[in-house]
Amino acid sequence: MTQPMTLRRFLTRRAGRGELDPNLIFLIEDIASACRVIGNRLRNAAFEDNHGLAGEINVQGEDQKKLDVIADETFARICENSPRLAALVSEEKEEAVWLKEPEAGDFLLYYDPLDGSSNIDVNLSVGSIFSICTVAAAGERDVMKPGRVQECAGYAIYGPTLMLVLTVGDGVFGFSCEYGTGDFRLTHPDMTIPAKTSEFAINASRYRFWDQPVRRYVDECLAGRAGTRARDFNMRWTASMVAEVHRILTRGGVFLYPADEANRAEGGKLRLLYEASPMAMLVEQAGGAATTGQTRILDIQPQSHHQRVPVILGSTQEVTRLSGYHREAETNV
Ligand code: P6P
Repeated sequence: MTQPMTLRRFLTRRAGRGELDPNLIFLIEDIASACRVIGNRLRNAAFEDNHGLAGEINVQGEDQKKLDVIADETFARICENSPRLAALVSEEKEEAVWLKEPEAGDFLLYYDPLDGSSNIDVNLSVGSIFSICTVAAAGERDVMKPGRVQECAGYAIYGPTLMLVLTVGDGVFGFSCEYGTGDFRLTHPDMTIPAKTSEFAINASRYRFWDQPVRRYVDECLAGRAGTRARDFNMRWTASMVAEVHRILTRGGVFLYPADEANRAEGGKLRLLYEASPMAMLVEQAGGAATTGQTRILDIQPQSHHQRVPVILGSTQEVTRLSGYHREAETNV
């Protein structure tokens, strides 16, 4: 009888083939445990009086939800003793938390403990996003790593099913948490984004702030075959980047959170280190593309922990089309 492909077996096989640092197995398993606990706390939130606000403002200037705090504390509590983990970089904390004197090959864990938390009280999907990089040299207290050097990137999506989706650089794999055993079992091997799509995701209420290339792109999608496109498009917006990216990894699509008149001064809405970079690695590993509209996200050299960037990601045909409109606009200045 063939054994189920659990997350542990998936990682151990790669380590056995010398394709993965065995210490990374411990850390990824700890992340999976943290996500399992967060999933349970989300499910029981109503019984534990954990809906609503924590009464604090976080480093992003946002009202913290009680579950934002619980998720952040859960990640730290479960992962901080992982062998070779040198630092935690959390969306909820101003600075990196150094756990040990960094040595070459130690891990840096970046995470958004609960993404899309405005969805919690209305029982819609939320997620946790994580990224793992390594310390390049002993004593190097530097967490400003460009996305292209990530060892691992992934997310948990707390939807009808709790899933863990991750890449360690050889494709994207989805593991579903089996109710009862709590095992994460491989159910979505080799997730791939089709180059072509008829689905786009953007917060259309920001239309008045968009630059001309974004307006042109969205107007053409809305016009569909009545305009310049060969097919009609559908729009989705779930206010949870994890849910959008999961849909795109599952059936294709394009997600846009562009720079606009209202967010340009801050650099955009989404954070580079623990949202854009891990999602960009996942999307590229699944055959998609991820840019700011001008620059490949994985090539951006971070300047600060909570740096924000514009994000256009998903099916290559659509990301390329919009990038072309941005280039046209730049040459027509
Ligand atoms: P808006 C959630 O707050 C988030 O960071 C992403 O998960 C999501 O895609 C986006 O912001 C939603 O933004 O403008 O719709 O609230």
